[in-house]
Amino acid sequence: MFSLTRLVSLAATAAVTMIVQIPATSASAAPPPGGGFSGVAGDFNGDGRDDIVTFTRGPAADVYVALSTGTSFSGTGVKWHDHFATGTETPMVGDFNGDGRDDIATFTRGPAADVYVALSTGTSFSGTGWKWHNYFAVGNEIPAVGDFNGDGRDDIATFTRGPAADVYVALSTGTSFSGTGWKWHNYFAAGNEIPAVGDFNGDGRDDIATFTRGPAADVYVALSTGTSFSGTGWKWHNYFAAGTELPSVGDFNRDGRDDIVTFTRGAAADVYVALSTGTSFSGTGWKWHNYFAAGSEIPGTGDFNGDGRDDIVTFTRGAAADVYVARSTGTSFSGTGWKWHNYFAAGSEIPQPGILW
Ligand SMILES: [Ca+2]
Ligand SMILES: [Ca+2]
Ligand SMILES: [Ca+2]
Ligand SMILES: [Ca+2]
Repeated sequence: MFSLTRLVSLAATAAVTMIVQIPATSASAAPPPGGGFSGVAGDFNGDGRDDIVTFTRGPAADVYVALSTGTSFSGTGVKWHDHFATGTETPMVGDFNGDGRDDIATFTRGPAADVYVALSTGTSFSGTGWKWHNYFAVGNEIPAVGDFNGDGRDDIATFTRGPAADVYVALSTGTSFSGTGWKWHNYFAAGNEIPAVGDFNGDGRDDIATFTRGPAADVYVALSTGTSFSGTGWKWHNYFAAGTELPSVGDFNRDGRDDIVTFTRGAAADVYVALSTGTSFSGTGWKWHNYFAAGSEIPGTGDFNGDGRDDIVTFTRGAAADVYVARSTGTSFSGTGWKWHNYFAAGSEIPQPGILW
């Protein structure tokens, strides 16, 4: 039984911690300059249930993890790394050495464009200053993570967007990311479109999608061949994630093909899903939850109870720093106000999984 005394003591600890953490992160508000990014969930201890991580960034650059028990996220102030993703770097999650435990990467972007990785030991992230690539995701490019060649190790991609709309990939060797200037697509995610990664046809290789949002709200996909992304202008949905909604990806019905989700946030806080058929996303206006990720909360996706169906999570951040989960039933997300953690990702920290645009 979770005692009231423990709850009070946790809250007291949280209040003290908050005072220390907010000044340290106030200079690094999300989203990063030049856009944002869409993160994916990580299973950091390899037990089949996705966990949550938060990056304080700024000068402290601490990394905290709370592991999923299947019904909650456990642990407050459990530090897995004490110097990773400083300043306004872009932190992401993936299993870069293919050992079944998800690791962390950080992209400095800007002119240096370095990429660092710290590997999960199951109880911490190991390695400081281990550079896996020395020129990737330059300037304000949008980095992403996925297993694009299907070898079990997560790779990195970067989207230049704008008028060029190039997409580059560097493949993981298990100890570095290999390849500079290897263009996998020469026109995808133009302008300010929102790119995302997922295995949309279920062949074991991660593909790319882009959401135009705005009034058109088109969704395009290009499939991985293992050495490039194939297809230009292949529209998989003609009305999904309109306006400034936040789209993301997950396999919500457990058929092995990644589907798409969109969060309206604000006062409505609706959540819509369209399922992959392998050649398109099916369903318009199919509401899977009618109140989740309200206001400016940070939503994300992941399989938090390990049943093979991706669920949704939302981080309130700020002073409350609550974390809620609604689980996929295969046809909807179930649960309102089910709090899985009562103090995680405070202030303007960057939680993952999180969609930060
Ligand atoms: Ca786990
Ligand atoms: Ca790993
Ligand atoms: Ca694929
Ligand atoms: Ca699916």
